[in-house]
Formats: sequence, structure tokens, C-alpha cells
Amino acid sequence: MNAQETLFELNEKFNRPSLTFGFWQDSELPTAYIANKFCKGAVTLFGAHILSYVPEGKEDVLWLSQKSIFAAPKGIRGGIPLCWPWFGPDPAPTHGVARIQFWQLKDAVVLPDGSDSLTFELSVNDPHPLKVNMTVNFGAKLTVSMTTVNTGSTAYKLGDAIHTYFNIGEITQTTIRGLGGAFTENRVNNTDFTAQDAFGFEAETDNIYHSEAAVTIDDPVKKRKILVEKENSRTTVVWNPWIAKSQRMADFGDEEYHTMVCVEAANCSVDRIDLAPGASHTLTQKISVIA
Ligand code: TA6
Repeated sequence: MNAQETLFELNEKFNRPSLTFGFWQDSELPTAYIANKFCKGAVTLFGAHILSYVPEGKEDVLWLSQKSIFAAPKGIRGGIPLCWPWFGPDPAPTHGVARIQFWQLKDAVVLPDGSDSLTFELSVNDPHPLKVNMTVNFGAKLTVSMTTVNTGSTAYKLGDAIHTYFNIGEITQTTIRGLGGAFTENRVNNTDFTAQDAFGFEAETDNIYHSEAAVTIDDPVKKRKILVEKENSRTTVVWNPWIAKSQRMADFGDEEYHTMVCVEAANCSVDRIDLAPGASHTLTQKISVIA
């Protein structure tokens, strides 16, 4: 089925006042557009990748590179890449296969509070027989849940992350709060340290915080605080590429590091999840603007 036929089928099956389907910008990525009393949002079937979350009366909470490619099989730069069923560069492709494949939209419902929930599904056999469902609720919060089921006959060590790119005013004025005391791996210089409760940014930052705590992103430039809560996540990844790495990435503008930060609910490094045959695990991240 081609992209136009996919769109036609999606509109036939799920179209309603708060949910329509089209292509994302000038791409051929079939995308669900949500508009309800809480927010506007967008999520494409490619990677089940959430592209936008705009709470009523506020700016988009998610960041997208102006240089992102919106064409399979290249992963989208920004929004919420889903890293699954592994996190990191080893093995290739970095952060797994989920974000570079088309998922199936299984369900789309309006909840009693008027928010919209969509559920996407992907099944793989390589590197292991696994199924994953991602449910996103576009409401007063943006709630993303990824449920993995081990459909194989042997155990699998699952790595996953909801790799959210946040839209901020200026990285050098942004403060991350809530990770105090966490054992932390610095992936830039391969050292480790104990995290401060509040920290800012003055260089490339690529840290794995072994913490289950909620995080607040304090953005004085946009005059807002973003609360990032999570469930069933034993690590939080915080990333800003800074100057040199930004210049090395073709799909990332040289100056774009100023206006983004990644805060990712994850299970990675030594905190991957041992999934027995038939077992399941759900990773959840909840995002809200609190001030
Ligand atoms: O989550 C941080 C990180 O692992 C960084 O090391 C950087 O590679 C980032 O993810 C982006 O990864 P990507 O594969 O999207 O370029």
C-alpha cells in the first residue's frame, strides 16, 4: 500500500473531529494530527514518532531540528525517538530498530476527560522475537507508555528509552533539578560521579543518571518549568551535544544546541530489563508544563 492509500485507510478508520491524518510537512510520512481542549499534537506512524505537543496557550514542548530528514529509513532528529529494543550505538543501528520502521496504528480513542489516546504496535524477530505497543495520551500531560512483550522462547535483556527532545530558550540558562545523589555515568569522558540536585550546562553533556526520580527542566528564557515524570525506569539520560558534536551532525544545525535538551526515561547500561519468555515490561514518561 502506498503512502496515499495508507492515509486514506487511516482517515476511513479513525478520522474524527479531534483526530485527522495527513503527511508531515512536505514529507510522505503518514501522521496523526490531534486537536482537543488540552493541546494540539502530531505523531507519525514512522517510528511511532511523536513530533509535536503544544499545550493550549503555550509553545511546543518538543524540539525538532530545522535540518531533520523526514524520510525512511533515516531517523527523525527531535521529537520523541523511541529507543528499542536496545539503547546506544552497539549494536548498530544506534538506539535500535523501532524508530526507523513503520508501526501500525491499532487504536485511537477519546477518553472521558476529552483527551486523545493512540496505540501503535510493532513486532520483530531480530534480534529476538518481541512485540511492543506504544500508547500516547495527548491531554493536560503528554503521557507515553511503551510495553514490550517477550514473544520468544528464551530470555531477552531489554534496553529502552523514551528519548525526548525538549524545546528550551537557552541551554546555558537552563537548570535540571531532581537527580541529586544519583550514581552517574559520564559518557563523554567515561568517568562516573554523584549527581548534584540542580545542574546547568557548560559543555557537551551525555550522562546516564541511575535514578527513578522525576526531573524538572527550569527554563527562565521561556519563563516555564517542565515536569518530566516516569514509571518503571531505572535510568534517566540527559544529553546536549554542544558545539563540536552539533557541527558533526548533518541533521542538526550548528547553533541548534542552544535551544534543546534531551531528558530521557530509560532502562539502559546496567539497568536493562531481564525479560523472561512471555514476560512484559512497561516504560512510561509523563510530560507537563507546571509553571
Ligand atoms: O541519548 C543520548 C545519545 O545516546 C547521545 O549519545 C547521542 O548519540 C544521541 O543519543 C542521539 O543519538 P542519535 O542516534 O539520534 O543521533
